[in-house]
Amino acid sequence: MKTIIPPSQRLQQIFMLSPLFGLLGILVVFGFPSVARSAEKLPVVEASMTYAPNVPPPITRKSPARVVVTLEAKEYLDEIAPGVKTEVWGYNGHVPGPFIRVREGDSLEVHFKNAPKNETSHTVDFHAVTGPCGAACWLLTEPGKESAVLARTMNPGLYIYHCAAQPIPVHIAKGLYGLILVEPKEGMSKVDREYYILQSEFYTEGVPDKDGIVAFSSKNGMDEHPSYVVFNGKVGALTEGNALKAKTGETIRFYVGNIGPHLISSFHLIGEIFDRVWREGSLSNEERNIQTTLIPAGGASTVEFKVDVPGNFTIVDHSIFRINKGAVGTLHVDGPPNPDVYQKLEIKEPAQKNK
Ligand SMILES: [Cu+2]
Repeated sequence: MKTIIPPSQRLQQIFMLSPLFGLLGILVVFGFPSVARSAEKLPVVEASMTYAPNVPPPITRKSPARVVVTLEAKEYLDEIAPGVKTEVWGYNGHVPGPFIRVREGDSLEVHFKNAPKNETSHTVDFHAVTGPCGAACWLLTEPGKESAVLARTMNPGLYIYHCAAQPIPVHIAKGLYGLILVEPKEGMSKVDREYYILQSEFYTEGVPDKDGIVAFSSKNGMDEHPSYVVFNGKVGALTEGNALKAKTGETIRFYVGNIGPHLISSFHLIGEIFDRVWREGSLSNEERNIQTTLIPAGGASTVEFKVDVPGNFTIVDHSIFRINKGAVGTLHVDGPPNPDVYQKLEIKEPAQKNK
């Protein structure tokens, strides 16, 4: 049965709803709130980006900006160990991709291009972005095309970004990953040097005895049997001439990511203790005096330490057989000896007795 509402009550209902109409009117006239609208008023700046092991300088801005990040996926042949090449996929032609540095509250304007010569679609999933797919669904892009997203960085931290096009494991395993640092509003404490280290695995059809090109192996990926475990995209990226450098008395900060795709990293620096560690990408809860920090696949850790003694310090994943697969690097520290902290004691040979 239809209810008949008397005119007086109808008027009452309209008055009750009027604040809602008013709000709707304001939204129609002035627009609905959105990231785009609030970002319109922000100054536009190019993102500060560097390639491993370098880290962009600290952000000096004290207010948010609209930060433009341009990434391009490329498919190409590259060396992953001395003399050994395989097809890799990298952001901006690098594995790992660039280190991106932004500030909490910034609006991230990401332009993602997929190089015209590529054979497959690619995208970017930002762990730093709040929203379904971490932007990957909107950034899924065919070769030769470009997509864009605007997202506000809500949480400070050190975050992985990676491709999430199908099949996701292959797109990650081939090299499409990197780190983005969202500095807290108050900024990071000052240190003398910062470095970018990203651990990853390559799954190939075995490990060639001599120089050559080796194919990707889905089976080894499925079996979780990496052929190589590396820092910064290749065996030797942080050794010998590529060793990281520091001077005694300096405080060093490593931003360390681990993309996996499978392994959890037991990140360790032989001969040093991490004075401060921010686990799992968080920059909120600092822990002190850590020997080895566990970094999950798809996670990150920020470690800081003062170097007191000169010499070579070895960077490892302390699941130690992995040094034979490439997970090893060097921090070379220059400076005068510091016997107060570290010295070798000579053992006097006992005098020889006459027979
Ligand atoms: Cu991809």
